Order: sequence, then structure tokens, then C-alpha cells
Amino acid sequence: MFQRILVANRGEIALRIIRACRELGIETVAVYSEADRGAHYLELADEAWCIGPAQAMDSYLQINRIISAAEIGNVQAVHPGYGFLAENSHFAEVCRSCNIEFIGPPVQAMQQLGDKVSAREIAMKAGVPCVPGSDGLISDVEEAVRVADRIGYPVLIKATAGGGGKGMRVAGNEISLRAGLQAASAEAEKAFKNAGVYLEKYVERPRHVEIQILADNYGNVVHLWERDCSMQRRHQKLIEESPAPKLPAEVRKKICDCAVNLVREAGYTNAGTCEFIVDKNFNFYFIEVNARIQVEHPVTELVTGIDLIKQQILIAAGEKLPFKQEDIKHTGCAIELRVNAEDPDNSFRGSPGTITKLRLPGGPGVRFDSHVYEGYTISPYYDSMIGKLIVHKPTRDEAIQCMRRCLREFVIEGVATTLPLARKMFNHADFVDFNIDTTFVERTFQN
Ligand code: MV4
Repeated sequence: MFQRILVANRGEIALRIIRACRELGIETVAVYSEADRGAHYLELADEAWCIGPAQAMDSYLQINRIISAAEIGNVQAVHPGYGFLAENSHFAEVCRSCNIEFIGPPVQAMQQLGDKVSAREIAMKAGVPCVPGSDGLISDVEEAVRVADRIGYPVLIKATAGGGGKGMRVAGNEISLRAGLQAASAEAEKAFKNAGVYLEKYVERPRHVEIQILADNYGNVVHLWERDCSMQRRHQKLIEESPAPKLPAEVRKKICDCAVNLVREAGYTNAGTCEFIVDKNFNFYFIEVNARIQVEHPVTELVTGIDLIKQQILIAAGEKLPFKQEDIKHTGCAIELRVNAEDPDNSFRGSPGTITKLRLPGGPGVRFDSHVYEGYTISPYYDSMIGKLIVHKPTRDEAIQCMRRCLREFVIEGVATTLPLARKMFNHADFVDFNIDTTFVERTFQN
């Protein structure tokens, strides 16, 4: 087992990893930029090293600085968290070549699943339903037109090196397809240094259902059920929940089994999430794998009772999974609300600043994962998330009631936040009845 782990991240996920390590009796080395100097969570690590100025590209994204801190800190492993270097296969390679374990998947699996076209090929090989689309990358426009004629418009042009909605374009007819291909591959080249694009039939108004996976180094792969993440705005998730409401039991089981088969086929290990879209007739289609721990992991932790960060560390340390699939029960309903410092009256632009007043909700079944405190200054250099409010109750109605109570108790002053929008969402009949899909938030709330 590791004696010391470097936490190569910041904010709430850094704190979450520090806490899991402490409970495992593992020391932690934290890293921080000038903008994060003095943040209280750094005091909970055994050591904390400044790795550079505020800009992420000069600090949290600087592989050589992270590795230097790992050497100085004399650690045996690095936990990348999410974002930053979490899915950077070069970083994983550098860590392992320095004899420092990277807490995440093998480099090859990360690369193969990070490339969306190769992820689709692995999914098809594993018998996982994919959206009808091109057979690999689009090599020339005429081929794209033939594919679109075969699968029918509208189609989605996607960047193979993209993900999370980045580099996606809808084309409703041949004209917009021809124009869209040009623009999408230029954008992909610029954003990802990889112009490769592929086509998929556009599934209208889908739900977004993702499956949490854990896989050890001995061929044991389990799913930890699903999360519905359809409540999102411009590809930013706002609310995630488990179980996925109104999902028929046999569909739920098939999606979970598909995720396990896909991960096994890819030779993937550690924690990962298989993302699917589900249409109104409950047909589901594989979209992409997120080869990291995700923001919304607490939802799964609450309904399964499994600490995912600890499991990541144990897997990376060479332990076998301590449970079989049949041991993983799903209890109750968990709903997570992301609380962001964004200004709803300013199209949710980031609203950094100092928190002058903070009153947190609490009580039975309430968890708030956050690094902030009264007097904390939210930096303009990083994402605007203040924290995640997660409630866990026996039923969804009780979870919604609990969330509404928490939102009455919750006070944050000094920065604009998404709490007013949250109160509207949890009081909207369509959300309560779960007559929603991934377009609901943008259609319903003034954005
Ligand atoms: C799709 C789709 C519909 N049809 N693919 C969004 C980013 C990544 N998670 C995959 N995504 C989607 N892929 C096909 N063939 C719908 C989504 C999607 C989405 C699309 C536009 C706006 C918001 C969205 C939220 C979740 C999923």
C-alpha cells in the first residue's frame, strides 16, 4: 500500500482525495498555485507545495512541476482527480516512467477510449449498441454525404478527440453538412490538434444516463448502477441522480451489463464511467467513456455505500476488488446539485469574489462536498463550482423534499450563485414528474 500520495488537483476534489487518504492512513502531498495559497483544505494535507502562478497552464497543467513536487514529496502515487491532467495519457506515462503510480487506467486503455472513434469500435466489438453513423473517421465530404443519406438527417458531426460536447455540430441537410464538416474539423484541429471527425445520427432530446464502473488489475469488473445527468445546460451538468427515474428495470440492467462488457473489452482498470444517451422509447446508445473519477461520483457512493476514491487508491495499489457484482446493492435515491458561482442574470458567466456569508444546510441524508468557507475567495482562474449538495433518501419524492428544505437553509452572499435557478428546478413540475431530457433546462429557464 502507498505511504504517500500526491493530490494533483485543487478545490473540492483535492479535499475529497485528502480525506479518503487520511481514512486509509496514507499521507498526502498537496500542490497549489499562487491563487490557491492559504486555502484551508491545504492544511489538511501532510505537506503542500506551491507549483506556480494562478494560470492552470503554468501550474496544475505543468507536468514537470507536478512530477517535481512528487519527487520532493517522496510519494509513491499521484491522484489526478478530474479535469486538468486526469485524462492526459502522457502524464500517466511520465508518472509511471518515474516509478510513481498514476491512480487511473492503463495508458493504452485511456488512449483508446479517449479517441471517440476507437471507443465506438471497442463498444461494437463488445456488442454495445452505438448510434448509427460513419464507419470510423470521415475521409472525404462525399463519403459523409452518403453516410448521412443512409442514416437520415439530422446528423451530428463529432470530433474524435473531443468529448463532453466539445467539437460537436448538428447538420440538418446536405448543405449544412458540407459546411459543418469543414468548420468542425478546423475547430477540432485547433482545439485538440486532431482534425478527425465522424458522423452519428442525431438522437433528438435524449436522456443522458451514465454507468459507474470499477475494474481491478485481475479481470474483475463491476458496475455501480447508473446516474441520470439529463439536467444540464450547455454541457454543464446541474443535477445528477440515481436511480435514473422511470427507466425500466430490464433496460437498466442491459445498460449496466453493456458498460461492464465494454470496459472489459478495452482492458480498462480503475474507476470509469460509460456514458449513454437514451431515447424516448428507451433505446440506449453508447456515446463515450470518461476515464476518470467524475464530479458526480458522490451520488453513486450514497446509493451503494462504496467510497469510490478509496477504491481507486486500492485498485492502483494492486488490491483485488473487495466485492462481487451481487454484493453491490442500490439503496434509496440520491440527488446531487452542483452549486456554482455564476450569475444567472449574466448568462451564467463566472462570478468570482469573496464569500461574505455562508450558511450551510444539513440534517439527515445531507452531504455538502466543498472546499469553501466564509471569507474564501473564489478565483476567476478555475471552474466556478463552489461545491456539490447531495441528498440521500429512501424515495425520490423525499429526496426532492429534502433538497427543497436545504435550498431554503442555504445562504451564500458575496458572489452570485446558481441557487436561485436550483430552487426553480426543484419546484418545476416537469422535473418532479421527470418529463425532462437534455434540452429541458435550456428550453425552460431563461438563460
Ligand atoms: C449525442 C446526442 C444526440 N445524438 N449524440 C453531448 C456531449 C457528449 N456527452 C455526447 N453528447 C450527446 N451526443 C447523438 N448521436 C446528444 C448528446 C447530448 C447533448 C447534446 C447537445 C446538448 C446537450 C447534450 C447533453 C447530453 C448529451
